[in-house]
Amino acid sequence: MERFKEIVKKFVSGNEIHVAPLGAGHINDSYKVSVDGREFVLQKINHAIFKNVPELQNNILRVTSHIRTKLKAKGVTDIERRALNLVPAGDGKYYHQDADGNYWRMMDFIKDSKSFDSISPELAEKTGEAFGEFQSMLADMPGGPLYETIPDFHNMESRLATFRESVKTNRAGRLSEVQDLVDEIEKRAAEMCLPEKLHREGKLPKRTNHCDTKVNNVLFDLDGKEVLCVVDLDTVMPGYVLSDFGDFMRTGANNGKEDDLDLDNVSLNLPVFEAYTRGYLRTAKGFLTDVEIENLALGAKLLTYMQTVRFLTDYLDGDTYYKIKSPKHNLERSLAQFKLLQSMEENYSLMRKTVRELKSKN
Ligand code: GN1
Ligand code: MG
Repeated sequence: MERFKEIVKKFVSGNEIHVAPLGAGHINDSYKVSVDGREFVLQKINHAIFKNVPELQNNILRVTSHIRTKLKAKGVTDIERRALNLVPAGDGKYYHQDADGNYWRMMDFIKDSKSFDSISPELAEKTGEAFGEFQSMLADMPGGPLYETIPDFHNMESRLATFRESVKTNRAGRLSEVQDLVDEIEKRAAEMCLPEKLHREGKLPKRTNHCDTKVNNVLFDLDGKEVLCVVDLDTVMPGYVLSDFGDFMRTGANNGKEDDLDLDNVSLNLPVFEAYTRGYLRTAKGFLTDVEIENLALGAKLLTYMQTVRFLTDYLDGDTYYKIKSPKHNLERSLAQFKLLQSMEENYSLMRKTVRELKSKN
């Protein structure tokens, strides 16, 4: 803990410093810190994944400043609970690099807030509104597109190219074990690259996306009724709105777990799908094009497919990207995502119909 206290002091000075682990992300390490009673979140940034930390932090600064400006213009009073606030280090930078080369950042802890790890239709609707509102607030952010913190993050063509490389290299010798799943992935490749094609044809725009739209990335007030703000802004970058929509469905509209061992648990939760769509369209419909709305349901399949591919790629590579809890964890995750994809395929016409109906109702 002494080590952490030294890091904290690069950002704020104080006498009484406490540090405790916080949350369970797959990528960064987070800690809750209190300095003489004032609370913060300290994070060690995974810079093997986020390779350009100054640009990463600059994105977050731009996004949070713009959101604050918007909230002020709307007359919102408790802005410190409605937007993340990065704390600068003593040298004015919004990160600190320690002697071992690790990058750290600090932000204010949002008081009297909570996040949810499980879902209900009611919660999904509020979360949909929150992510729609988030995209809508960022639609007119000045200064041009954000830096791509992870290049081609949600680009299916490039994810498939990486996957095919991993299949070819077969670095961990695991290919024969997963050949069936590899074949299933290849069968769907063309359909899943459609958004990239639409973009090239000028039919599908890139906007500022969150790119990690899990329910637990939305903070609520303590009684869970009102959304306070959207957090985890590392991957906010240009992308298609169907990606953000789809990543919520992948994570939230699943009756099972992301890594469920019992595949019978895994299926699309239709009431959650419908509720999120209703909330999302309420706040986002005003700026979305018809092509974007028509492709939302495809986004749900696409992000689930993409995650199947990403987990399997990591399994083939010998588990170099995601933190794993057991030797086959990445394979188990990939199989569970694939099961969810199959359930979405079975329900696809219903999903499309739901989007269409809610679009005209809203
Ligand atoms: C990672 O760490 P977490 O849960 O916020 C990943 C997402 C994946 C997710 C899979 C930067 O997010 O893209 O969808 O795991 N983030 C990065 O659960 O790769
Ligand atoms: Mg994240």
